[in-house]
Order: sequence, then structure tokens, then C-alpha cells
Amino acid sequence: MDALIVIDVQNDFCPGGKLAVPGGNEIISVINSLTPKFEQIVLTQDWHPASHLSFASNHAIKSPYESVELEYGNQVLWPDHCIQSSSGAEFHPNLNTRKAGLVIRKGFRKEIDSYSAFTENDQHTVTGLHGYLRSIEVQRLFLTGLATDFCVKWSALDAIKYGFETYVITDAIRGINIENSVELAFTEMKDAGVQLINSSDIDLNRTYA
Ligand code: VGL
Ligand code: ZN
Repeated sequence: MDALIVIDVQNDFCPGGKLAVPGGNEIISVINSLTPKFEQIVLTQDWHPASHLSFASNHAIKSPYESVELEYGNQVLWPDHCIQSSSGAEFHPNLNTRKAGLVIRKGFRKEIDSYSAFTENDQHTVTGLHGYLRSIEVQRLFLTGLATDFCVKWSALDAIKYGFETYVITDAIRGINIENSVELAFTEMKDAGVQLINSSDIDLNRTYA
């Protein structure tokens, strides 16, 4: 079984949003063109309480993009984004969400951020995605979404750790890019065994069942 994973295609990560990823909206038509090919589609949704400790606003004298030490280690601080029930946390209105069988929300515990769709940043708390994919006997994962250098990268690295054959669709992702982090993310993913492909490499005549 194959599954298409769509990471955090939410208003706040698109132009005009609170943590806008440059060109974030440009991937939506690519993702929509892929959804008819997959029987199994999972969406993730960054879903923070306003008190979330990944927000610079919840720390004294800290600005976005600085870091802080949390209980589990270093954490980059962000502008407030994807606050539960806000319009910024909604999926982008152009994203076709109808076929998705599962929505995984992450980052909803105040003390723990979650970049990976599988395991939160404490490297311990799981989201449930692995159990779901195992229960439907998925072997191959095709990853799309935002942001290349954070949630896509950590999801891809975890997917390899869990033993999935892992593809990242490079024209269906965009990055934030803090100090070369996008280029580093591509290197880390390749070194871990992630296969980088273009959406045009996916056979549009075939169904990824
Ligand atoms: C993300 C930073 C903070 C992401 C989420 O989706 O890549 N990045 N929260
Ligand atoms: Zn977040």
C-alpha cells in the first residue's frame, strides 16, 4: 500500500499567514493533481494552544527565530502561528482535503513542539501516524507540504527510521530557510536514504493503491 502525506498546508504557512513560507501556496495545485492517484491520503495540521512554548511571545525577552532550551533540548522560537481554531490554522481553502482518510494534529501539547508527523520534538511522544499506517499495511510514503526544512524533513527522517520506503516530492514542498537550512535538509534527507523525486516522475496513469 502507498500513502500520500500532506504536511501542514495551512493558511499561516502560506503567503499572508503568520509564518509564511515563500511560495508555500504554489505547491497546492501540484498536491491536488496527485490526490486522485492515491487511495490513502493523510493530512497533518499544526495545532497549537496560544500558550505554546514554541512561540517567542511566551518567553521573556525572546524574538522569533532565536532559540531556547526546553526540557527536551534546543527549540527554535516562532511567531505565533496555527493557533487552535484560528483561521490561520485551517487548511488552505484551495487544498483538496476531501479524499483524506486521516488528519493528524500535532503540537497541541503546550510544552512540546512537533515538527515530525510521527514523533514530537521530545523524540518520545507519538502522534499515532505510525500505528495507523501500519494498520493499513503501508510500505511506501510520498511526502508533500510545508516546510521543507522543518516538518517535511523531520517527517521524512522518521519515516526512514520506521522502515518506510520514503519519497519526497520536491516540487510539492517549500522551505522557510534559516541560515541555509533548506540545502542542509536536502543533504540530510538524501544521506538518510530518502528518495527525492519530481511529481512528474510519478506515473499519472497508475494508481498508487
Ligand atoms: C513548522 C515551524 C513551526 C512546519 C511548524 O510546518 O514546518 N515549522 N511549526
Ligand atoms: Zn508550529
